[in-house]
Amino acid sequence: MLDFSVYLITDAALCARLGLVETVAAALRGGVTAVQLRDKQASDAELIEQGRALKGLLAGTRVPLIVNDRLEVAAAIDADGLHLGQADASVAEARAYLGAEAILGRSVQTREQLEAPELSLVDYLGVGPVFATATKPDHSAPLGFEGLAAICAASPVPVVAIGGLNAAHAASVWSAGGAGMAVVSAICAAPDPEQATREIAEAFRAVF
Ligand code: TZP
Ligand code: MG
Repeated sequence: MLDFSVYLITDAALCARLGLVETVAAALRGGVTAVQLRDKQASDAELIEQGRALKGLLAGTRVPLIVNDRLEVAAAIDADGLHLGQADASVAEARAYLGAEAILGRSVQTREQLEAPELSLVDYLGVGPVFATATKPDHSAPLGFEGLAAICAASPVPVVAIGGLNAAHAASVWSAGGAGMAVVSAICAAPDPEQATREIAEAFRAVF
């Protein structure tokens, strides 16, 4: 069973203080349950190098490494999965390319996007933003927990909530029907990413 409760998404700038690998290592010590390598600016070659380093770190743990957007990078490093935005590659193409075992995620911002037939091919949805967030300046209209709940109720697969979330929101995410939260700044920009991760993990443990 995949555990999406504490899903870290990396950001190059916000991870720069400790470095990407050390930030993820801290999150691992704190109890992160899934990691997504996301960097819109990096070249495929750079992402492959970073991805290999993270794969080494996560080897032997039960924490999957999921690559954002780049199908070829996910294939090159034999990542556990791929996360696709609405404007990225088609889920069918990714599934055909990466195989049945790959963990595939799709971003969904509206109830209407749930109608896409290809969502039968994904393992989870990333739904948000719940709140406005400076981490993704081009985000769509915030859903709030009511909007999140409406999408969770209609989703055929587990929903990971995203956007402006931290440990204080775990109970609300759970009540809305979410399987967990995907966070960037709550971990990467925290003074102590290990402790920040632990607080989210504990908050979910308290409500699960
Ligand atoms: N997609 C929707 S909001 C977001 C992404 C990648 C950024 C979330 O970052 P933060 O810092 O957890 O609000
Ligand atoms: Mg994308």
